[in-house]
Amino acid sequence: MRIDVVTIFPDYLAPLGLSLIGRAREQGILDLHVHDLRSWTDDRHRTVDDTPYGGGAGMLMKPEPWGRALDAVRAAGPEGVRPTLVVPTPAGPPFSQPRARAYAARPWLVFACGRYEGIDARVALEAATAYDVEELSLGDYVLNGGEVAVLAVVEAVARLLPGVVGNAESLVEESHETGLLEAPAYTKPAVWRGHAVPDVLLSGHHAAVARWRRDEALRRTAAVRPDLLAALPEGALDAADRQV
Ligand code: 6GU
Repeated sequence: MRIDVVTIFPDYLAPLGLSLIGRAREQGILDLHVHDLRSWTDDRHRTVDDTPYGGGAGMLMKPEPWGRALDAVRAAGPEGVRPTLVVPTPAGPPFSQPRARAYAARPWLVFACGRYEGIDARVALEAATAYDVEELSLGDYVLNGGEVAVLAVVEAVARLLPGVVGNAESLVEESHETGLLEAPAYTKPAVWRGHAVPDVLLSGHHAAVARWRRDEALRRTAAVRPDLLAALPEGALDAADRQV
């Protein structure tokens, strides 16, 4: 998969050279390119922002550098592949595990990191001639720019690419893949500072362990995220689940 990121802070994306994602890049599973938006400015001060029409607080990103950047990125990538342009913004629909799965199946993602009060709205309109354009938000709070969202989204997507996470089974039972939050987990020692691991986990009864984990997942989800329980598809809960 190819990923391009356009930002005025390329150093913000440095963590994408570390850990599993860094290794995925070395292995050629992920072809990641980070670009400095200012390289597409044409004035001495490398200006990327300006005041908003109609007034109001703060600055907006000017359209011209973005237009040139998106043309150049498009031209430098594979021919015959329509890239997806992802625009992180607190005004977008919430990012989610299903969206991460959908992105992991696409050949080419381009991220446009806004700063200040965002990007002139014509940039996304114009980009739609060459890209599938999608906005997304990380959640209901405000960040200074899209870079942290890109770190989160690239990590969520890259770990779904075959070969990135060593044990593919570990992806299956995770929070948000089953529609439920995961049960709590324990490792050795069996008693630590007076706190014992639940007996059933030491029992060796695989069916009993599975039932306990399912019950804990249901209880935790009901307590912390009742909205997830309500969103489960018809038939997702069986009679045993409804006892919990
Ligand atoms: Cl994607 N961008 C910004 N600037 N703030 C956010 C966000 C994105 N998601 C939540 N807050």
